[in-house]
Order: sequence, then C-alpha cells, then structure tokens
Amino acid sequence: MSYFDKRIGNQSSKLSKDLLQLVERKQSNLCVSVDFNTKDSLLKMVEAVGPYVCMIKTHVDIISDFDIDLVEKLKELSVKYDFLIFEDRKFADIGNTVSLQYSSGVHKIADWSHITNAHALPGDGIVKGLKKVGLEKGRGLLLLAQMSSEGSLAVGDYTKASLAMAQRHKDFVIGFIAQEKLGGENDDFLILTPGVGLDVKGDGMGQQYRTPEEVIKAGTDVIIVGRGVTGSQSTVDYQKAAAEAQRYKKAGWEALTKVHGL
Ligand code: 5BU
Repeated sequence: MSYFDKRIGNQSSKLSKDLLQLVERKQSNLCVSVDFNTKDSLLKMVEAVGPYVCMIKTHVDIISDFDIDLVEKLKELSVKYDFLIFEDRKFADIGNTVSLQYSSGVHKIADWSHITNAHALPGDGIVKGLKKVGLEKGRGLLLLAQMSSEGSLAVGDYTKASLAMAQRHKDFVIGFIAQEKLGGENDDFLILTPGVGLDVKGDGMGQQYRTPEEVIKAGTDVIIVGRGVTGSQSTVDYQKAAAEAQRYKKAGWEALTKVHGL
C-alpha cells in the first residue's frame, strides 16, 4: 500500500482524508500564512501563491477592512486553486465562549474556515464547545500541542495531555500544531508545523525557524511558512512570493519524498 493510501486509511475524519488527498494530488505540503492587514493585499498574495499550496492560513483579526466579501473571495480562490483555509484563531476560553467566538461576531469563522486551532489549556470543554459548532459543518480542529517560539510553555506533560485530549475527540480533532510527530498508527493525527524557513533562523521576536527537511524528518505533514514566502507587507513583491512559494513547495515535497520513501 502506498504511503498516502495508508495514511488516508488511518484517518477518521473526512476532512483529514481530504487534506492528505490534496497534498498528494497537488504534490504540495505547503501552507502559506498570509499575515497581511488589508483585504486587497491578502487576496493578491493568495492569488500569487494559491497554485502552489495545500492550505492558506489566515489571521482575520488583523485585517482592517475585513468584510464578508473577503470571505467570499477567499472561498472562491480556495476552489479555483484547490486549497483548504485555516484560520489560526488559537481559541483559549471555556466551551460556551469559544462556541460563540467560533460561530458569531464579525468573523463567523465556522462558516468559512475548514480548519481552526485551539489551546488545550482550558481542558476538554474547549473542544466540546468548538465541536458543537464545527462538526456538523464538516470542520476540523488542531490542538496547539507545541509552539515554535522560544520559551514556549507547551512542552512535556502539557504536550502529552494535549495528545490525550485529542484522542478523546477523534471525530473533530484532526491533528496538532506541533514541532514533531505525536501519536502512533492507531491515532494517526496530522502534524502542521509553523516556524519553518530556509534562509533565517529567527525574527528577533522569539520566532525560531527550522528547515522543511528538519521538520519533516521530525514527523511534520504540513509546513507552515509565512514571511519566508510572503516577505513583509511593506515591501511586498507578489512575483517574488510566487517564486518563493514554488521553492518551498519543492523543498517540502522533496523532503516528504525522501523521508517517507515515496
Ligand atoms: P512566519 O512569518 O513564518 O514566522 O509566520 C508564522 C505564522 O505561524 C504566524 O502567523 C504565527 O502566528 C503562526 N504560528 C507560529 O509562528 N508559531 C506557532 O507555534 C503557532 C503559530 Br501555533
């Protein structure tokens, strides 16, 4: 059985199967994080990198002129270029509050984001609250089991407890934001890893970068790259970003091929 067939067979949610199929089909395990703060610059960047990614990660709360039109356009681009949308919301409250934050407000994240994430800190209630909203819409959740930043407190027993929490909610938790493989063959969670860069080791504000090969060797499925692809918004060059996306796509796919003998 091929590597992807095996992984796909291990998944309990349709969304995680869809993601692995997409990675295989597009030969891309690259998620680009577009941390730009206007609608126009975000959409232009997604238009530039969309053909090369399996996922676009957003922080919609940084967008000054956010409106539903942005969401509609983002959804259209996700169909046009075949990628999933991941709103990096990092929920961190009690179940009742996160269910409201996920479904309501200006952003209505559950209506358009295939994937979102949450801290395990509040306990199982956070997963229950998000699941109540997201499950029937076919959404999936990533738990933040580890972070890329220097001095992160999400280590050791906290990471283990996050894994145990995910195991209790396999219908909705599709995997982790983590820096290494967590779980085994019986609970084949997806690992998405930020803090990935080919050229620099940090950003002077605590971010730490490892290369695609380093993280994929450690068990990553999807590499999350922000500024390494997009550059900064103040000096944005969409052509260069498209070229960088191709470079990271190639690096990610070659590492996956090498590590898993595809
Ligand atoms: P960068 O430009 O590649 O450093 O951006 C990384 C993105 O991933 C950015 O949007 C962060 O909010 C996000 N991130 C992270 O860097 N580290 C983490 O542990 C988590 C998210 Br969780």
